Amino acid sequence: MKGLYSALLTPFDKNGNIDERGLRELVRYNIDVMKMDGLYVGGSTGENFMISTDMKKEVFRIVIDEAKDDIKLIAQVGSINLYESVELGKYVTDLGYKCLSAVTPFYYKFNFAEIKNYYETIVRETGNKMVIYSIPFLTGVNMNVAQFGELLANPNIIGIKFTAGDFYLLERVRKAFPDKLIFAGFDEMLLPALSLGVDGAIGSTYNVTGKIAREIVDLVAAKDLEGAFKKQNLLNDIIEALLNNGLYQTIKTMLETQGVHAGECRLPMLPLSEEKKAIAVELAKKYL
Ligand code: NAY
Repeated sequence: MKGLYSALLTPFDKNGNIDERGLRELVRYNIDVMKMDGLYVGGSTGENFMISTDMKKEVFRIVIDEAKDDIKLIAQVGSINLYESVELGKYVTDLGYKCLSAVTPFYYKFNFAEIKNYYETIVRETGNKMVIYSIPFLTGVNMNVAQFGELLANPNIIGIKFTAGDFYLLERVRKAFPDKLIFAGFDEMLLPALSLGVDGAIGSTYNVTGKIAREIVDLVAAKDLEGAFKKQNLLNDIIEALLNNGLYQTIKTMLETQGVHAGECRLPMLPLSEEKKAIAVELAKKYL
């Protein structure tokens, strides 16, 4: 499951319904144009935590139907409703997804025994593999090396999506679990994460910056750190502009200029103002 993955956006229409045509086009764009190795489906970028269980299933069904075997797929089924996670985990496993991921349960301050039971329940009930989705800045859940180790002791828990800037922890985790998969989750820190030996990266911006990310991966593999640093500078110019303008909405507008019907974000996320839309179009002209 190693490689470069786009965290897939979900195209919605103005009423917040999934735009199937747009979703299919986006899957193809990531495969054919961005040349990604994989798609991370149902993550934060997919606005997953703002949609119903049925809509999550619809996204998973459409994506695998479109992607077939053309690209690796990871299905993010995590939820603070463990029963929903298990239901979704079984659903996507039946659809043919070979790997699950689940965000650490958030909002209530679950203790580690509860978090461990959450992961073990999902892998036991689904029989599928699991990548832990750790994103402390959004969940407030911080795990240490020993806690990651307790989870990774389960052979079906095969890795971590590490979306954090704590590179000391990343280095410690890499050293402690050389045989597990570690994915970098912050696109703006791809190069330093690669230098610490991650197995791949999963990011929202790769829907539009995938080619630059690939160059960074290749330059690091060729040990051209200076070249990789220049490309990371370029990537971060784009990421900074995206973050300043409204991340997911701006990526969607950029994709629209490429003929991908990436649509709108779902409320409570608000549409871009006309001024911000114009900025997004300019970014697309400059970088796509
Ligand atoms: C997800 O589940 O979609 C992700 O976590 C992908 C990782 C992204 N995190 C979020 C919260 O969007 O790609 C990153 C991030 O957008 C990027 O690094 C810009 O900060």
